[in-house]
Amino acid sequence: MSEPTSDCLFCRMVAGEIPPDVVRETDRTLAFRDINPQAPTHVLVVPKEHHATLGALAGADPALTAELVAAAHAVAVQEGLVTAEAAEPGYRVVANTGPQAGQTVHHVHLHVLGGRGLGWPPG
Ligand code: D5M
Repeated sequence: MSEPTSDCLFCRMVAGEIPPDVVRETDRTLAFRDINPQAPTHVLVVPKEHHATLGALAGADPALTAELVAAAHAVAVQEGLVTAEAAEPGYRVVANTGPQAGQTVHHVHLHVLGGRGLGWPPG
């Protein structure tokens, strides 16, 4: 499913109906600050096309999946979480998928988290 849906929060943000706090944009991706940040830097990276989950996106468009991951890394560099030369201090990328993982918005998104020490295992 790649058509925007009127009841999808992130489709509405991509369309500008609900203005996101944009960090970075490409032709096919949008990155914006999470409304409920869990770290000093907490950015969501979404494909502009609607795909419900990471698996749905990967099945439909592997190139866009790779672009989404590259966009998450570019956000981390832009936010100063790593440099071009070194993966320091560091960041985490999370894709909550399905109810047991706590996915609440059914438009695939990568969380980019950093700016503090991140515990492992996650909750
Ligand atoms: O993550 C969904 C994330 O979406 C969650 O961290 C809050 C965030 N969110 C919800 N509404 C907004 C708006 N309006 N702007 C920015 N961020 C938002 P999940 O992995 O699905 O639990």
